[in-house]
Amino acid sequence: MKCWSKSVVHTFMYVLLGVASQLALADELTGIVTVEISGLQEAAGNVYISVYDSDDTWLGDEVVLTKKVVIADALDGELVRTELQLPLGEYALSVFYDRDDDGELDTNFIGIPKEPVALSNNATAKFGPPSYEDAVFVLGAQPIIQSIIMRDI
Ligand SMILES: [Ca+2]
Repeated sequence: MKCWSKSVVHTFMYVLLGVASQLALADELTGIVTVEISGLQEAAGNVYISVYDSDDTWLGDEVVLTKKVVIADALDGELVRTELQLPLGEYALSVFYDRDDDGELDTNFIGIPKEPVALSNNATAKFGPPSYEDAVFVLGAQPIIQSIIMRDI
């Protein structure tokens, strides 16, 4: 039986190590999503952007991150604009306007939001809450923009 020479085995190992280090590098790459929110130019206070990365955690407490955005500081003309830097991947966002400034999305007794809420891709509710699938987007190395329309309720 023919055996691989030591040098072939070594070369193979170096190739594997090279691939592994490139994968590790890819893990650290981040992308930027600019979130542009319209419909808040008259508003005072804060919006909160929550980032989710799976259907299982969608709209739950387990977020990738939550960012508080002070509307007055982030106003750019008629838009509230902010940037999120995230590892490359798939995400969905929920945005709410904290009208009573208590840091939480107020809901009624059956869980329907009482403060304005919007989602990435401007996904809307059909039957029940909007699905992760409708709100998900891919963040690659190229910066992207999510334009989100807040409607008063
Ligand atoms: Ca609130």
